[in-house]
Amino acid sequence: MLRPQDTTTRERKALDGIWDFRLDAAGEGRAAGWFAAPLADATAMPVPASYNDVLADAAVRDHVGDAWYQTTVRVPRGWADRRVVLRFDSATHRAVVWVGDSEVMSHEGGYTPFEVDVSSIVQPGEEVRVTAVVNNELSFQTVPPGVVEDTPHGRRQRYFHDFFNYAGLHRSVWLYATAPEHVTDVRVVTDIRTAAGDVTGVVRYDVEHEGGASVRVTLRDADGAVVATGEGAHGELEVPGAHLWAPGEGYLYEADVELLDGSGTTLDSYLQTVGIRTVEVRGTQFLINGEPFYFTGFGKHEDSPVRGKAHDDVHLVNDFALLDWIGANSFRTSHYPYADEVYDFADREGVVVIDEVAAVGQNMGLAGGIFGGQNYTTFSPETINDASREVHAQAIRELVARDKNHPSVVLWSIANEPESDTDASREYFEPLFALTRELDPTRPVGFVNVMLAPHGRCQVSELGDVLMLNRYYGWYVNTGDLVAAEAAWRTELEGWATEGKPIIITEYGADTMPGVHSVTPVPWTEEYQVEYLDMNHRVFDAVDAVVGEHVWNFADFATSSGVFRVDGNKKGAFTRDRRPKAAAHALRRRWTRDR
Ligand code: GCB
Repeated sequence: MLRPQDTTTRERKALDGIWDFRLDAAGEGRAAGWFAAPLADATAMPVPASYNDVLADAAVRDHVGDAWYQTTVRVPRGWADRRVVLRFDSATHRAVVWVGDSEVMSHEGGYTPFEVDVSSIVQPGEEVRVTAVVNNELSFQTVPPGVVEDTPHGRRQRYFHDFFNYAGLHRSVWLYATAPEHVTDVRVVTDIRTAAGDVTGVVRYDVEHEGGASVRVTLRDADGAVVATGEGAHGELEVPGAHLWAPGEGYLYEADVELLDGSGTTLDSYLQTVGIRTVEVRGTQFLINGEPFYFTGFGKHEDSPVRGKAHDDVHLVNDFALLDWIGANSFRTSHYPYADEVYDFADREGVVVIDEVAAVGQNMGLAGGIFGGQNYTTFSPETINDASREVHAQAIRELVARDKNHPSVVLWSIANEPESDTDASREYFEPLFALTRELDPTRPVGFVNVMLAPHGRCQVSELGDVLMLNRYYGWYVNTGDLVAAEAAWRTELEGWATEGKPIIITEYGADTMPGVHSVTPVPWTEEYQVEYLDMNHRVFDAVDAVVGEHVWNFADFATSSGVFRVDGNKKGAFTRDRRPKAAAHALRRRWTRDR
């Protein structure tokens, strides 16, 4: 799905700001037609934001069910005869949208965009009412899964993942205009040809469009100079002496994709950034532009005080500055697709991204152990079933459709720590791997393995191109005993290394209360976090197949309440307000030693 843009033929208008907001715990608003009039008894709610922490009210923070958002927007006068589109960059976890009294669209899944052509129901120059009912309930048929329990005290949401179930309109909402004849999709795939020491960049493109007679593609370099042009909806451009996109060097070309009428007049122009690079798994190596790449960085979260999971440019730029400061070259979008702006910034900063779908918590063994689960079977007709898999498949389709052109994205992660040691899990995942490869044959695919399915027991890992392992030796097991942890970890990792695939350690970490100190290795202290990381690094450095280390987590983050967490998960190298713990300085020493 293309992004709203301002180009010579396109215009956009953000609907961000203060909206009217009302909880609907009883779920009466849909039948009562709350969309059909100004929202009664509304409070003010900023968009983008998670609604949970904005108001000082437990009913808002712990709300389960529908929440209504409403605003009015004046459609720009100049948009007569234009195709006008209403787009939500996300609504967590699902939404139904009305314009005036008309229902215009609905969408399932909290982390990908959705849009609809509203040209026939809006009038340029007139004001319209936009209403969205956003629902945050998780069930076994959602991604991620959860269970809503009816208790004598009201409905309660249980879920099997370790971050707070923030909800609402986390990203921008747009009205945008294009010509009726317009480009509907662009896909670019890049390659590199080297002959006699000369590098030629290859940019293959496919353009889909509605109406128009022909397509012209003009590729410009970062200085605006035209380096190649193409005619037709499909083609291949060559860029002699191409400046490659590479980790640490986010060099971007820009393709102006134009739709022309029969006389050669431009009807539509869409600008697509292009980073020329290749990604390949060869043996136990992960290659970017043919060079072995070693991932340093973190699993992150979209998480900050008050805003919750809202996208925020201040945090975006600050987080990337901290990634650079600490020497991180990459991160994983644990555990869901992040805002579009994050990938754009990663593209231009040359930061490598492992892009993850929101399939987290599909593991009742883990749910029982850590989150106090209720003896559910993970994969069964009553729990995660064929219908769930179709929702999961659709989430993968939307992820690939949205992010396929980002050079920063080098690897798809189709689940985090699902059950993976049973026949049922293998059956569940096999078609999802096939689907991801069919959608994008150009990037490796993997999933993130949990310690409950160690080497020798996992039935899903062999389906992936890379092995991604989350391990907590020295934290959840061998707690406080780094000697025993090191031995056990090394034994397991050496086992995985026999698989002949590159291994990325996608999580290792220790909860740490900033300011707590000890001269001996005591969990929760800053010194323990440093020693814990050092121990892990000794293990990784001894195993050649390890091609990456992502510490869990970049920063402390909010979780649901429970006896395992003190004001959230404290495994951050940075606190939630982005101050470094001692571990951040230690990581910086390791990750910047070659600079
Ligand atoms: C994990 C999960 C992550 C948790 C982390 C922890 O394995 O993937 O979502 O936050 O462990 O700290 O327990």
